[in-house]
Amino acid sequence: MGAIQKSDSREQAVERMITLLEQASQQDCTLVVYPELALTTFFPRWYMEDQAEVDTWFEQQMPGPATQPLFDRAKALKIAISFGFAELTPDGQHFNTSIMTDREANIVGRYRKTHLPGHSEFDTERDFQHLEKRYFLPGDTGFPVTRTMGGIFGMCICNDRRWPETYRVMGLQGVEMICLGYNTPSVNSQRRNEGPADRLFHNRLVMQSGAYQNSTWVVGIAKAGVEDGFPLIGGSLIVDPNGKIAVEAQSEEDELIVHACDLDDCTFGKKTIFDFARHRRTEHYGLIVEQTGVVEPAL
Ligand code: CDT
Repeated sequence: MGAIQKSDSREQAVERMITLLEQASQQDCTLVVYPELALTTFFPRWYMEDQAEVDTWFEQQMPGPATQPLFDRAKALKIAISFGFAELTPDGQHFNTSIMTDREANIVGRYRKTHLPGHSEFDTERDFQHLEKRYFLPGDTGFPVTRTMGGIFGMCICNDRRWPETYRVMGLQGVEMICLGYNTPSVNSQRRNEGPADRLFHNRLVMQSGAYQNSTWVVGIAKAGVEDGFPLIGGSLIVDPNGKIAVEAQSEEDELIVHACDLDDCTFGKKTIFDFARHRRTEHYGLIVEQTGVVEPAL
């Protein structure tokens, strides 16, 4: 999806999502994946102190009044959908969330972002803010997978894609397709010479390796273009279970990319080089869960 400006309404975003859905229907798609925070601008770039103002960016119902038309159209077209939004739960918790529906528009999967990047206070050292740690709690779902549409599907969100643990936890549940949305600034706010070429390189690197090492499809979908004056990378792509890019977006605007993903293509890798049951040596992996930061050996 192209940019969503701060002044754009949810209804406008949903209208654009429905247009993409109609195009997908023309091409016989059965699943459409949209980006992280697909209904609004990427609001964590704005510093806010008033919680009531913050809450205006969150959804208390899904579907709600603005999103019901998307669910209705998806159901009529028999297309499953996955998209991200800011979730405010009935007990007042704030999450960066993605859901997935089946082809009848029933929500069959819900994932809350685990690896929240950025910071929680205004940072004068950065060229722009990234306040996810201020506005969201770390997700409480873990990385569940869902059996639907004859396959095993999982989700993660943006920064999660940079962490091998994300893919492996789903790989250990036999995942065959990971749907993920992202909003990645085109320039590193803490290192100006890291621009779009580097950012797109990392984007491909992490999703291709995650797909290959777990023998799963990865569908990575950007919100792209200049949002509120701040550029976001595009580079939406679909990666096959061999780690190769099957198709990649060409623009930074609303654009449908389509690929026929055969979930059986996951079988070869899962039964050979990445047959986890035969080859993993968990007795040597303890540090991964026992320790968060780096502990260097004594000098
Ligand atoms: N949305 C999101 O997670 N973006 C991050 C940028 C991190 S820069 C603080 C990403 O990993 O792309």
